[in-house]
Amino acid sequence: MRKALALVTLLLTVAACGGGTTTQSGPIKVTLIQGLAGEEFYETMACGAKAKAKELGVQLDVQGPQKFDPTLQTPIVNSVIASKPSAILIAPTDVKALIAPLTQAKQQDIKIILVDTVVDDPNIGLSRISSDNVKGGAAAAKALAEQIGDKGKALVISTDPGVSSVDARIKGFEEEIKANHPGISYLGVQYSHNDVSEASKIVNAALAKDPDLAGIFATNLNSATGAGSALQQAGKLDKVKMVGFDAGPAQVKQLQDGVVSALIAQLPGEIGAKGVEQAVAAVKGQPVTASIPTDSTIVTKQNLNTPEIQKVLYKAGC
Ligand code: T6T
Repeated sequence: MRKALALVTLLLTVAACGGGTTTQSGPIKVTLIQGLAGEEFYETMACGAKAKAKELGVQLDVQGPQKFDPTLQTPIVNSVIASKPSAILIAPTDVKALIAPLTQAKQQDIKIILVDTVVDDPNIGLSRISSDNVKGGAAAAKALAEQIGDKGKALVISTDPGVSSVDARIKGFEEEIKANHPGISYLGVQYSHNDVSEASKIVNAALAKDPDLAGIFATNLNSATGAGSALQQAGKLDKVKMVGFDAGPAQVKQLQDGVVSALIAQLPGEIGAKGVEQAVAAVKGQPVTASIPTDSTIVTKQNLNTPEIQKVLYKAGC
């Protein structure tokens, strides 16, 4: 009986410690695989990850595809696996397509930490670190409803179906509209493939079809940038209100210019830093935290210049 108890205790400890007892000698090498190279959300995430890697004395490499596209992200994962890092932090660009390459990584005993987005396999990702996107989507719905006086047609512009973060934002938005805003006529979601000019085209077509469009929720940075510039060029800023997720320099400019009414700023730097912390713990065989929520904040013209808000705006580099 005592032996059985000791075995159970041992198994529980192993389960809590990064999925295995392996520890490693030599430098800890971590690679961050972004969803899109050069984009401010992921660059800010990389800045947080770099600072934490420096603090903890681990090597960090950052890579990412030129487009937000799982067919471009997958070969990067494959080549990173071949370089044998101790851990990968990744923002998967699709809930299904990245399962196979990440399973390969797991089989090579590379510790995987999911940052910002997840895959549909709960066995992948020792730790998952992200904003509460359902809550953020609901906050966006409330902010947009307030802007349009709780009535009129509202459209959502997202990236692609199958991206966990933005899908959750849509869910939160739709639930809030359905539950509490009966005066809003919801036009559904259109997908920009995370491309600024596609988002602009969607808005132009939507304005042609529904000239009485009242509001837009853009679920991420590029969708918001494109949607906002289309509204501005169409001279519709007084008629169509917009709320956008993310707070890169272009979104902040749009807020200052009255193109967008509110932004929902995430904490990508913190996501990156916590990701590195979790990766290092996993590699050392120390306990990891399965799920780490990070905050998001509503940014408006009124609070933009406060020190708390200035701190959460995204950076193009560090
Ligand atoms: O909104 C972020 C991120 O959270 C999302 O998963 C994809 O788009 C962004 O990177 C912004 O472009």
